[in-house]
Amino acid sequence: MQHFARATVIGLALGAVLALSFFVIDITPPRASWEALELDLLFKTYLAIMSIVFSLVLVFLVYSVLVFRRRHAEERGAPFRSNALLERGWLIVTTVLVLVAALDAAIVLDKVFSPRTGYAQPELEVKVTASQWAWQFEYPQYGVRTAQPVLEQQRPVLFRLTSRDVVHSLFVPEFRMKFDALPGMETRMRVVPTALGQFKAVCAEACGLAHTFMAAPVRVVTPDEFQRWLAEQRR
Ligand SMILES: [Cu+2]
Repeated sequence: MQHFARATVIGLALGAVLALSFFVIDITPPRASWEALELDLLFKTYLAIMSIVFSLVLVFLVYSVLVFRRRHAEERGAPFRSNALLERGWLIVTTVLVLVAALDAAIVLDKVFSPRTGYAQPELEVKVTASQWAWQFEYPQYGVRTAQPVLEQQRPVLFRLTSRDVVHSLFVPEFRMKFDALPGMETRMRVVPTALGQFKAVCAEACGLAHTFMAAPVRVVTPDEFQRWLAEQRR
């Protein structure tokens, strides 16, 4: 029991350090949307849970190898006995962890796919048509069509995706959101851009020969700049 307690304490301590480090050191790329915050937090929560399980398993393994090793050739180890309490306990703990992770993911998914509320401006609708191998963006509210979309900072965007041929997938890494564009139907993806700058929308579904080059520059600008851009596009 003393060994068990010792290994558990070391395992939990190592797990806690590892888990905390994922919150202190940012291992994900820059964030440029509200969704990125939510999804990165979910990702870090998963890493934290995995850190604790990983550390416990690793410490028990290394501890057993070191402490219970055979010290001389004639030594026979103690007989191996099962421990029902330990087995049931581990089963319950890991089941609870998996359920917590699943519930957390369900809550975050519901949040990022629901219409955004509490923003001054209505959703900016962007119809996205994918084809081999280009993206086409249309703004039905403004009668604008472009291959180089511009978005407004802090204004929720509703991407309405479809495809002319095969399955594509719209992905802006800094937004963390990715969704398939499918022929014959419309899928929806919501994003609230929070950071100004130029990003790259790529295709995240192998869609043929030039898949790698299927990208479009996405610019996030201030509301004033957005109005200017709209006026320019309409001319
Ligand atoms: Cu594609």
